[in-house]
Amino acid sequence: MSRAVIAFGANLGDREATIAAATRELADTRGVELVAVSPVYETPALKEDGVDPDAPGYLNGVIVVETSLEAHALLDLLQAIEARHGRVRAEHWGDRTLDLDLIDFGGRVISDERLTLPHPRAWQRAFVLQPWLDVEPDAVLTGRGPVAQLRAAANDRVERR
Ligand code: A4P
Ligand code: MG
Repeated sequence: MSRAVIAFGANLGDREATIAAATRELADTRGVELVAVSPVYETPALKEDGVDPDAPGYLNGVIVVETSLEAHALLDLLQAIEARHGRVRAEHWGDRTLDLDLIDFGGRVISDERLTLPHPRAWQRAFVLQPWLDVEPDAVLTGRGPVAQLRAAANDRVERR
């Protein structure tokens, strides 16, 4: 079994309903057990050149699971759940009904054409670090250090829902 940290984000449609359904679908998958679901945060949309005040805001949070799946199989599952919730890949960092990113998978380091672990941008995003900290105060991000320290250094705005 491996412990995996999954970040969710949604800024289109009925965000809460989508996140609730996706969480249920993860929990209902054989070989996946929910360990924790974080509080949800309201966050402004981050684009390549900074916060976009005109884009709809996101709901962000994390889900911690124990799984017997391999990392790539878990990614397949996350992408299948995204697709079921109407995720369309148009614009890079574009608005989306649901994004499910694999942040950490048992501390593994992977870099191939489909999967980079740990997630390369998580270390600087309060919208990932804060909810992760809420459910795992002693968490460490492989290669980056304690999540509490990373969170203190991150300056994007997150507001508890
Ligand atoms: N991929 C590689 N590694 C991973 C991983 N660890 N987890 C590949 C998930 N996917 C991974 O992802 C593109 C490709 O990354 C996939 O085919 C997968 O094989 P995607 O989900 O299709 O596209 P994306 O999410 O737009 O791309 P990217 O670069 O991963 O975006 P980010 O960095 O996740 O940023 N603002 C707020 N407030 N809240 C957000 O949640 N999210 C983003 C997306 C931008 N702004 C945001 C938020
Ligand atoms: Mg993504």
